[in-house]
Amino acid sequence: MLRRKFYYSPGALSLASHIALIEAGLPFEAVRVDEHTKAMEGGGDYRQVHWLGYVPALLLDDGTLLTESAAILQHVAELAPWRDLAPPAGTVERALLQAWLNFLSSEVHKSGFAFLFSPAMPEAGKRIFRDRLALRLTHLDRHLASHEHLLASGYSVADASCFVVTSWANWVDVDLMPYPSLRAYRERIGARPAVQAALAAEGMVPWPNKAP
Ligand SMILES: N[C@@H](CCC(=O)N[C@@H](CS)C(=O)NCC(=O)O)C(=O)O
Repeated sequence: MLRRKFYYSPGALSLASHIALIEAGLPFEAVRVDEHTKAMEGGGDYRQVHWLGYVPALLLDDGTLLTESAAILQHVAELAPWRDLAPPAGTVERALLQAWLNFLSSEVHKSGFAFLFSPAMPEAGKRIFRDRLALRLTHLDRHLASHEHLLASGYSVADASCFVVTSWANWVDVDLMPYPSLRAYRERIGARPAVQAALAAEGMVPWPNKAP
């Protein structure tokens, strides 16, 4: 039987899956990938594992390579249903989980933070993404003003994802001061033992003061 292998880069989106794997209490081997060179710790080029070269990816026991954060997070939650990391499939609450994961991936990550990291993106272009991001962070802040977690049912893998993507604000000079409920929520999620353990495992302590 293959051993479950988890591919990550410190502080990247993969940190959410890392948190989920620890919350789930599942055994796995973590393989660090250099986000820029694609070199894997222990040797080899990550593009031989996932040709698109991005993280996270999870090699399952049956040899399937599962990619895309939203899919990995939900699968990990389902491998340990007793940990309540995702509402049961087929429920409205589960659809809401998928809505949050999609929002975080497509609205906050890919059409928000991602371009702010790009040295090739001109400042005028970055301003467009900063404005878009401000709206989306306002949406999160308003929701969290009356909710302890993204889902009314409690902590879920969406919170791990939200914690990670909003952490990038610190690295690309996005001010979170206008979002007090989001900041208080980030403190709550960041204090979870699994979050602290994943950060330590990725060498990201102190967090989020250190860019990778
Ligand atoms: N659609 C992917 C995106 C993952 C992604 O963009 N990962 C970034 C780190 S935050 C990465 O590895 N970037 C390096 C690259 O694209 O070469 C997902 O949701 O998992």
